Amino acid sequence: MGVRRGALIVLEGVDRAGKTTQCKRLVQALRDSGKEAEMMRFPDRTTMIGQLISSYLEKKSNLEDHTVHLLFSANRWEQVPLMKKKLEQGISLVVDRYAFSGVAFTSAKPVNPAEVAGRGGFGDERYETSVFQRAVQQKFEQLIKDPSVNWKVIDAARSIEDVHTEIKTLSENAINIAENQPIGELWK
Ligand code: ADP
Ligand code: FDM
Repeated sequence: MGVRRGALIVLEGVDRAGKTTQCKRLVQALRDSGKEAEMMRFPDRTTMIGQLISSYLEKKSNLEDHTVHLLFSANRWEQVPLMKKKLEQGISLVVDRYAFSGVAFTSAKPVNPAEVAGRGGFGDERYETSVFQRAVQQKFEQLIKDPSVNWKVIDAARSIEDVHTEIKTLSENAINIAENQPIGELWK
């Protein structure tokens, strides 16, 4: 019998929803139960493309909107061969943001750019304003209506432990289902 492939588990949501906290907890819990799991995050700021993105997010450089969108996309594609290899080896990938952030953040940009500009009090990076995050939230709500993607909506306004318990159960189910399915591609 061949190696059973891993699952691609993506946590999406607005800034500070708890994605990073939950990704770490999930990887640990999966490993504790004897499953192979690794965490990844996007943007991956360690690559050359990732450094261009990081500089843009830190407002150290400006990039035209389409250009930065394609850099985020390229930053995912450059990891795809490695991701496929790991999935084929039976390693489940727990990913902190993926292509859904790409769609949600870029498409949220035409929403009230004047209102968003200059609002502080959230974080220092580009996009870290409550008005912009609300627009992103609305875009995520549209994206989850796509039945071709196996979305699960998690109420993140509970304790870290409660959220973790739900994500762990859903992930274990997803891993069991993925084992018997070929590796597909998103939005194809
Ligand atoms: P994200 O990766 O979505 O931006 P983080 O995991 O970095 O979010 O969490 C942002 C902050 O909120 C951190 O200080 C984290 O400890 C805290 N946090 C995460 N989940 C919860 C939760 N369920 N309840 C209260 N605080 C949380
Ligand atoms: N982001 C992230 C995008 O705009 N497009 C993308 O494709 C991805 C993956 O970059 F504001 C945004 C989302 C967020 C920022 O911040 C990255 P974190 O704190 O590293 O997640």
